[in-house]
Amino acid sequence: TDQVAIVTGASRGIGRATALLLAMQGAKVVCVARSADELEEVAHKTHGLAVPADVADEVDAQNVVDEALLHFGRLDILVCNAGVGSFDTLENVLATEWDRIFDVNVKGTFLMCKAVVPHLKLQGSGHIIGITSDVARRTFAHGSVYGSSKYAQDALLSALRKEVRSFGVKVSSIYPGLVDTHFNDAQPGSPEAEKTHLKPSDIAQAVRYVLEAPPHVVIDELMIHPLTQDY
Ligand code: NJP
Repeated sequence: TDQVAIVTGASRGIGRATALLLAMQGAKVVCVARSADELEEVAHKTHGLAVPADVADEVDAQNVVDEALLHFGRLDILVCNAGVGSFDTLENVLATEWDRIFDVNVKGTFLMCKAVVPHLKLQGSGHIIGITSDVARRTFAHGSVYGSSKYAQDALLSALRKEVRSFGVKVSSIYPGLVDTHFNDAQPGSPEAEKTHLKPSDIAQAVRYVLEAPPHVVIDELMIHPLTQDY
């Protein structure tokens, strides 16, 4: 395809794998994250565009969309993947940590959608894909803050789906279980994680699948787990 895709959190993990796969499929990819050096490497590999940005910053988010349109002249896909998390008992979580998690996961998704939606509605086509989490649908101890951010991100995307469908714009949510990435300061690539976690490329393939639905089909939700994950 000659489609143009913005992928947030493209410097590593799921976003990086998604940027690489979409580029391999022929999309022009706009790679977004804060780490400029890592982003440059991904942009180079995808023959795409690196736009360093903090998705939680309104000016940055709008700039990503402006740069995409300036550089490629069109915009078709937004993958809202950038996200952060940390885990502790509720009383141990600092209020600043609450702000950090909600800023990236919820406000970041809101701002990126807010910046692309007017363009997609006008165009009469487009696809927004949110990488949320299976914890947008279940709760667990030490996950009160991260989990509530994912419930909020999911609700935002679900409401947006109902706002934009009549304009020909699709919104899909993908809910991964455990994925072997740098998430929460993890070190990916251990032999143990090989058995217990999905690979970032598994989620990239889910994004591809969702995008390949025929024009009259929208995949609203896609839950995906490693076979070994029993919760
Ligand atoms: O994590 P990681 P994942 N502005 O840490 C970027 C969800 N998920 O790939 O800014 C812009 O390897 C960051 O780049 P940088 C999870 O909630 C995961 O696993 O340079 N970008 C990096 O590229 C998240 O929504 C698991 O630090 C920002 C990327 O985000 C998504 O999957 C399970 C940013 C994070 O890469 C991708 O996370 C699950 C900002 N303010 C859901 N802050 C799992 N791994 O098990 C961060 O259910 N980024």
